[in-house]
Amino acid sequence: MKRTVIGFALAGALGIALSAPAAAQTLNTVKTRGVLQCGANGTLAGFGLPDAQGRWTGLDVDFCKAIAAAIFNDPNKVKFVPLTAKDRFTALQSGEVDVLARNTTWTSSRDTSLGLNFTGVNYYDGQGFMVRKSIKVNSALELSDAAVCVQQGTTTELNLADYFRANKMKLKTVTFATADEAVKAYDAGRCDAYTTDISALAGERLRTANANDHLVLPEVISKEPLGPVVRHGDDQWFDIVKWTHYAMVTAEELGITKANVDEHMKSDNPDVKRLLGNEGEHGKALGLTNDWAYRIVKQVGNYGEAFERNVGQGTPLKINRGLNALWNKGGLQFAPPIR
Ligand SMILES: N[C@@H](CCC(=O)N[C@@H](CS)C(=O)NCC(=O)O)C(=O)O
Repeated sequence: MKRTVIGFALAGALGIALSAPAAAQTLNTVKTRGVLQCGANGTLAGFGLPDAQGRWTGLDVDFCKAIAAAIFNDPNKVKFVPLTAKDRFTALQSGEVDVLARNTTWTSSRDTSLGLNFTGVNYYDGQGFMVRKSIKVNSALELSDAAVCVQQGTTTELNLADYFRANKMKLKTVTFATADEAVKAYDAGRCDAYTTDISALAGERLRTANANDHLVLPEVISKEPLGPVVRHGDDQWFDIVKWTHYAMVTAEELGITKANVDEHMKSDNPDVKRLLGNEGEHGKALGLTNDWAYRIVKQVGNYGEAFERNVGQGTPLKINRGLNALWNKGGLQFAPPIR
């Protein structure tokens, strides 16, 4: 295993695509093992974070629970593997995890030369900056000559350099291997600003000694479509992971929730019947049971419920739906039809 990991790390560094061991067997492997191995963020409130009892929560965590619900009829059959930004792709390439759901931005190079496939977007985000109010800066364009704390192995690092170059500003980058170290260094005054995905700034501001001393600047400097990732070469698994998200979005669109899904089992609406497995063979076509989406909604909830529970107005992060509202409510979340 160790040799494989090193092989993939080397191949990754050289930009060579390798197909993973037993590539077309992921569903069988997961079923035989009896547990889904999900590459997660272990330190990011709202997306992936275990509590003191080892109970994981987050939007990405709920996404993996939904896959487990669809396969096992049990959302708890997931082992969460915490991964740093730098190690996440190697862990997926080597087969250490079956799926990566860790606030990961879909880019063309990650989707092609790493031997991986993004399955969709479960959170539309963008990059922003946090500064101390005391430095009296109101725009990112006033950050020339600033020292900026950032994490290695992220799109954040690349966008930061692009933004400063494009605006002819001088940059002092201070890089760290983990978000924990980067936020601590920023909070200790080693940097004037901290930059990352705006969804993460909401949680990381709360990790500073005094959250009210900090401000998130208005600029959104990039597009960060965050989504789950699988290995190239297993189309069935790609479909399962992709349609897990779409099932959650479709349930929200049809008004089907964790609480009312049993009522909807009696519905005559053909869209509802197809989603919940009462018409057609849509689950079997994925290699699952026809009630796969019923299980997801019953055990985890629809997309809007997962959003509100983990990052929404009722949580410390207080994030609005914004771009993540459904397409018919002014947002970008849109699921292709189940038929
Ligand atoms: N979406 C960006 C950034 C993802 C990322 O790793 N962000 C950091 C900063 S919030 C993080 O989650 N760190 C958590 C950790 O290292 O434990 C990407 O895919 O490169």
